[in-house]
Amino acid sequence: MLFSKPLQGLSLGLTLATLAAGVHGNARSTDNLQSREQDIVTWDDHSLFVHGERLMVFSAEFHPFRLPVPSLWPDILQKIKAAGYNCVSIYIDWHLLEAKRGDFRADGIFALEPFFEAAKKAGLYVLPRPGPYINAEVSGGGFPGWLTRVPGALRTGSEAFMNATDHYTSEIGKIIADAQITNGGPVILFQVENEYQHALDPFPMPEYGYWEGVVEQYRRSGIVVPSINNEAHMYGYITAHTPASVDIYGHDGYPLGFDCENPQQWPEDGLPTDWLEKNNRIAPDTPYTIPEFQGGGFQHWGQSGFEDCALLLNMEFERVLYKNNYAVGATIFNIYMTFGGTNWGNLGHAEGFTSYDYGAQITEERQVWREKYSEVKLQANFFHVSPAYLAADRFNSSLQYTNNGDITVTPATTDTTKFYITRHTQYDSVESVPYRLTVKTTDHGDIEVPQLGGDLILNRRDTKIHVSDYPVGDEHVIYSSAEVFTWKKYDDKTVLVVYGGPGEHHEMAVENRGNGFNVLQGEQDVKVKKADDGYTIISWNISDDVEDRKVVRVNDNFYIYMLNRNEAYNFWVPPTGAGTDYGTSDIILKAGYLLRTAQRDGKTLHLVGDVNATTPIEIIGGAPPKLEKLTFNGRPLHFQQTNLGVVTATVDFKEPKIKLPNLNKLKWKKIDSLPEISRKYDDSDWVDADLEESPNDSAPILTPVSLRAGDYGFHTGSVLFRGHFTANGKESVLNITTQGGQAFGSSVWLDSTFLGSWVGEVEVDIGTVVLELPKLKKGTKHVFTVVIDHMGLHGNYVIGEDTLKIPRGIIEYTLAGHEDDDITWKVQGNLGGEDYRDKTRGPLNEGGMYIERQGYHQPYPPSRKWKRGSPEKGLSKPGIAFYTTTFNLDIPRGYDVPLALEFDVAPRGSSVYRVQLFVNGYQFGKFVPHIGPQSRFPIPEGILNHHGENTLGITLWAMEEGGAKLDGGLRWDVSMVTETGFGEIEMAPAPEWEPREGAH
Ligand code: IPT
Repeated sequence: MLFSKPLQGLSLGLTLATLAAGVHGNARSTDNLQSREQDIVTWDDHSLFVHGERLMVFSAEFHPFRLPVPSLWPDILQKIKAAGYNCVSIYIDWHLLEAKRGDFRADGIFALEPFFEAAKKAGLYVLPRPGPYINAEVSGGGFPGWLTRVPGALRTGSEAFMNATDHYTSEIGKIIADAQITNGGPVILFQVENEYQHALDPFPMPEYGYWEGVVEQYRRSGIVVPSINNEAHMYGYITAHTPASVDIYGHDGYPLGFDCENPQQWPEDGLPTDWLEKNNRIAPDTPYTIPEFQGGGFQHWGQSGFEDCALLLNMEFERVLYKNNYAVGATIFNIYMTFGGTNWGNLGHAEGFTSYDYGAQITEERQVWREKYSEVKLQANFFHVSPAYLAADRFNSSLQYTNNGDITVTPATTDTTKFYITRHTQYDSVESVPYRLTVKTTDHGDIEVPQLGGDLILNRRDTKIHVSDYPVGDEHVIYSSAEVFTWKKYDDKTVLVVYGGPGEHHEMAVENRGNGFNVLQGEQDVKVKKADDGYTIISWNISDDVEDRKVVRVNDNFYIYMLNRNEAYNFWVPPTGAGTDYGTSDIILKAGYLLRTAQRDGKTLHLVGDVNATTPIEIIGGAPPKLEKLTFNGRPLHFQQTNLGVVTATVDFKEPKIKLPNLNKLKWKKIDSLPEISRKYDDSDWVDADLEESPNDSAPILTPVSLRAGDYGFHTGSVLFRGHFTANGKESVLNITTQGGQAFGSSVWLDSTFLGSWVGEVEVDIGTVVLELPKLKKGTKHVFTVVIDHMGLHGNYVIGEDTLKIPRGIIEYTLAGHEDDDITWKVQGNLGGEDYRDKTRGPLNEGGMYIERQGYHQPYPPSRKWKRGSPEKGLSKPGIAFYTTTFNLDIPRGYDVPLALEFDVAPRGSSVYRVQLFVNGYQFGKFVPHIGPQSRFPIPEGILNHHGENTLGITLWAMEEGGAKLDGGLRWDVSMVTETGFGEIEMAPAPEWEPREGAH
């Protein structure tokens, strides 16, 4: 069992490895708690400490397995770091690592060590969340398919389940243990299980034995950093004080839900208002921890798509809902997702389609143009320079701080610094509300702000963090209504950057330490006045002009930049890129689209970033005095430097010429992918479907033998059944129920004759068709061929419901005029089943279609003798065809050119067929036009070779009489092009086709 015990008499080595300007373990450090066997990561009721320094864990969720190009992981990590995060949280998907029981493989694109290294290099701590159960909208919620055959309820302490998890937890545990901060790695925390909270009678919730067992498994493998949990609702089932415990209690929150279809509408009562009170009750002595807070939304087949989620969960949502979490004192805070990525290769759950963009801050195509990315950058940077936040006490929200009941303020206070988190009383208000704020100050008593006339204004769906008694190096800000982006103290000056939205009025007061003031920019809109007790008051309006900025100098060398928020978006506090540094640098600059790193080297400054337009650079702090050389992505820039050290320059951007082959005009080859319906086809090597009882104990089978694909080891892509019988001449109608997960489809043939399809419906998992047979002659032999689209396994959210075990396959059938049990069945899925063939692309990438079993979706299939034929021409009758072609790309180097393959078909339209897209052997698209919504499939560089030859493969499954074709074919869609300093991208390994033994 796990106990947290008080830390005694430890000398805490203070290192640089924490948040810049972090407060050293102050008053509370002697009460720190530590988990056993290490004293590097400790905590108290307010925050975590690393090496004795308080740390705001501001974390981004990113699933490396959703971007199968390891050389791109650093790109995402740099973008996360550039936004000001200091931590990245990863789920680990058991299904991908132990698809065959006992055979744990975490190598190649699935290896975690390179990820941990990349995170450390980027200056990000890591929070691994290995499950065993993760949910995450992945197939089975991360549970491998073979768990469907493990008896009894899953996620319980049963011997069968615990034995099943042993190998995975010990193997993954060792990998995580090696990457812990205690061993020099980036891992500072780890999460046990996930949302372990719902159980059906008679299963206990919580089952302490189970919890203890999982914790023990991880501890046994050497994990010593503090453990956290993630409750979906704040029931407090597992806390630091329950019989089976966790070091730090945490809960998640998705307050705006997932109805992205009406993105303007926020749910009534969407604002959590009881969290502080609940957390005080449940977890009074651990830091307020939110291991998952909504960063976007998931989408199901047939829903409206991720751009709508990006609108619902936009920058306004971040302002109101994230700041509400800061109001309750969240200091371990992870946003799910910051980069969603792709459900390539069937890794998604039954409900989801290929994209997992999530409407997140970083788009599926790795771009950072969504305003929500910029907004979170403003928030994250604030915490880097506001250590008092971590020590502040929390209070309930109240109306007493303002003169307007439409405005609610939640204070967070230390003995000195105070924060006033100020929101609309009706949280989703779209009004612009004027108010005055009363702040408390140590030396000047209560002050009603603004003092120089006018009102503060809270515009639609916004929340502000106002401050008082806020230290800025040696300067003292008595109060500021404008929000702080960052500040730095240099040898010769102190720079503070604050911002406000267009149309707002702001006021700040600064203690006097030196001489006078000047308004250096924007004089006409700034009022500066000495207060009666001597301090300086600055008041200003913010216009709609993006470039609107005021700069005021006070106290000789204190420079205050007052920016329009849209201008603040262009500012960065980049890491230096010089080795591991979990904090930020002291460089503040304006640099447009993306600034990755800024490295000083004597009198030279090297900037690395991405631009999408000709971009002005302005370094307002941190450039070497007497700068001699400035480079951007290695190119020297002309620059000017003022005597205050400010550097200005311009990075030119030229849109490159991008030539892309016309996909419809390529030479396509075609092969039939349903040879099973030909008379000659021999399935004697297929697996016999002959189990009279199902090893899946969820429910008794309704068929004479089990026709559940999972019982025979097939869990992904598509599955095929063949039923052989000898006719008696009386057969008339086949009534058949298949099940494949949401929006699935199935088709049935008798010999070579198409009988019919279940084409699929939104939100429908299971379908019955009644199919008329042609007249059969007595004594003749026949075979049904049934193809079923496998959409992934259900998650296993509720213990005892065991939804993982909902089978895929033929659930029920009757053949009128014939004994049902007089049919002999064979089954086939991906070649090898759990003993899958393509160890490089993993266990889920290929399904059971003929060409997949043969590996023809891989580069350079043996197509020389195949016929010409393109998917645009398609099939004239029901069936499955495979089309393949090769093409070269020669994309200019030094640019990030995100390419997507787009079908020219109205989503959710009337065409009925199913398509899989393979790029160099990786399945990067499952397209179901009549269900939708996705018809555009981004293919990351590294899967696509931007500088060489590529193989494209398409399976086209025509489900209806008349066949199917890709009307309009397939075309490229190019997103925003940037010049990038990221560097070369290494291709993911893409083994070529080789003859496969046993493929038939
Ligand atoms: C929460 C899960 O923990 C996470 O894995 C993911 O599924 C997320 O939801 C939604 O994307 S579950 C919460 C919505 C109850």
